[in-house]
Amino acid sequence: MDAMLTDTPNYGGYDFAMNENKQMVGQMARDFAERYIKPHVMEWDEAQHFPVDLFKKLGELGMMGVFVPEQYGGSGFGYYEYVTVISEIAKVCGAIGLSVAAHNSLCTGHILAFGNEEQKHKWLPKLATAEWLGAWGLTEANTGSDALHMNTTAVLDGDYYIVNGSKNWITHGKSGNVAVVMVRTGEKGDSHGISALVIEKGTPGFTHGKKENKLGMRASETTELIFDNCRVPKENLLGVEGEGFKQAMQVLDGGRISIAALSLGIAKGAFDAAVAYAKERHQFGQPISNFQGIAFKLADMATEIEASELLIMQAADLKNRHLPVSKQSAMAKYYASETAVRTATEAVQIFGGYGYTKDFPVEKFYRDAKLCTIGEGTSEIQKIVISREVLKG
Ligand code: COS
Repeated sequence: MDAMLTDTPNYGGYDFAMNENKQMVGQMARDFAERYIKPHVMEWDEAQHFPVDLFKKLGELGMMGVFVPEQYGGSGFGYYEYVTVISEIAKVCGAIGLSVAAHNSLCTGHILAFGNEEQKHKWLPKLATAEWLGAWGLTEANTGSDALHMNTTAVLDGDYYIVNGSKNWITHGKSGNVAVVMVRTGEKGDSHGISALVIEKGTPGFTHGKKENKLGMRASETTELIFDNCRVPKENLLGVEGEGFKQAMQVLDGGRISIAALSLGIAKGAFDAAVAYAKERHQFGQPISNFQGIAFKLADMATEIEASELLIMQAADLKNRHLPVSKQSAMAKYYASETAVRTATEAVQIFGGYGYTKDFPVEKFYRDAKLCTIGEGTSEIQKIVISREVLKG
């Protein structure tokens, strides 16, 4: 246990990494993951089974509304607790961590940040308790990184917006009860021509498309959303018409911290497995951890994981203090996700042939990690955000 990063108490004086709530929710998430997730990880992965009921249990424990204030039925915590929940779950299963992250920071987070009182009272209590699962739609088949040029339109007709188009790669696109969807209410490519609408499941003209068959994150449901003359009450507009793109970018500033936390959990899971195996596996008459070729890999992995955690805590700290966070969240997401891929790759290497089988956990960390360098903005998009900030002014 001594080499595990799981319980690292603090980081060279950065005591922002610790607080009582963080420890308490960390323990709760760890216990939950061990008891309710771990026994089923490979079964859900292989069957691409999305365990809806599990999220109800997470909701009962407050992990589906981590930063929703108590007045709307949430836990009322901040980002330290939030990233702790995500990373603890991801240490056991990245896919479940991804779903918890998407629900908390995208759909729920968008309504919390930009909804009016009536909207918050209407949707947040259901989302925070996971009575309802949330989805969030920005990306389309032809507009991934170039989100601004989306094609889905919403035209006001009396008291309703008529929505036409589709959204791709949507977490909880089928099982979600409500989605926040970015739609074009103005000219294509106009940053003030996009609006955010809350669209409930069952709204006429709103259906889901095929479920994606993915490399990793297989227990997290990903589908298309389809809108065919879908009539959305105009009171479901979040904030002001035309502000949807900026809202989405701000939501992603927070969401990227959670993907960084997801990456951290995956990296820690792969690292812990690799350390244990390196100590136990004997070759040439001694544990393979005695060989510098293996020990130095572990040193690189540990260093990058702790650096990721520091970047994540820095971004979480800024978010908790409502300070600008675009650059720091992009850095945390970029570095932590690339670290997760590198760590999981090296973990498979340390396990050798066994690591290439589904009998050991590292092949799943390896598959799950890759999504983290793509979802909520690719590594290349993060570098655009970081370099623009660096070159500003
Ligand atoms: N917070 C608030 N406003 C922001 C913002 C942020 N983080 N980022 C951009 N904006 C604003 C800009 O200030 C600009 O406003 P004005 O037009 O009023 O000046 C507007 O949004 C457009 O920004 P920009 O000109 O930078 O748009 P680009 O088309 O160049 O796109 C990137 C910027 C590439 C950063 C953006 O499209 C992006 O993040 N793409 C990736 C999308 C993504 O992550 N998708 C994955 C979703 S998976 S859930």
